[in-house]
Amino acid sequence: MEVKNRIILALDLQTIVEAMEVVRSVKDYVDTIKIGYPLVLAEGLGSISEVKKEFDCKIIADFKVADIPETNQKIANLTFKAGADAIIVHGFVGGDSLQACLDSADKYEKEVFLLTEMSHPGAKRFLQPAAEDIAQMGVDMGLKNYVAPSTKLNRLEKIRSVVGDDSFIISPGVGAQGGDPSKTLEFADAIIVGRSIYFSKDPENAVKSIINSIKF
Ligand code: NUP
Repeated sequence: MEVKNRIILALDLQTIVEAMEVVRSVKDYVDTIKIGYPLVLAEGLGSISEVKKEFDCKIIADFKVADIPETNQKIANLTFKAGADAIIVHGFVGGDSLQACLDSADKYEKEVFLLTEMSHPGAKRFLQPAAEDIAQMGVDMGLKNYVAPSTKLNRLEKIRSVVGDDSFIISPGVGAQGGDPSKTLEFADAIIVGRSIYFSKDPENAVKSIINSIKF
């Protein structure tokens, strides 16, 4: 997936009006938007197509899909039908559950991102010990897209070494969670940024200063 300026906006607002306002102010710099439960549960699945239609951007649905294969497939089908270009899927549920999402993505000609380790402190206990194995499962199943944390650069580097340089890693945790944009981009292909942009008084300026900080 091509990501303009290597920045993905996490649009975790809870009204479509506020969400549209933020996207409008950064649209010249950002062409890939991650929409997750906060916006979809507040405003409906239709908010994916609304944002996509208005701004002609790519949408990654962050649904962290983690169910049995049959349910995963239903979730992925509905998400792609709603207009998402990609879906984020958990790996800890196993290969059959991941395969169900890959089958759906094949059918709709869309993409799957496999979540390996997460960015928050609590991920250390259960996800961290499994993260490299999850990433390896993705490699074995032919996956190209991964999510790995910017808040733990040594872990991000490790996951890059498992998935290889040809894979595409997007990395959340930049800004509000403490991750550094340019250090993260030494190992990741794109950063995911939410609050540091949408809570800023001037979201356009916030994006511009991130872009300036990653130009080296
Ligand atoms: O490990 C993860 N960490 C994380 O923060 C996986 C995620 N998908 N996210 C998401 O990235 C999180 O749900 C939020 O949408 C975004 C980070 O937002 P912020 O911390 O920049 O506001």
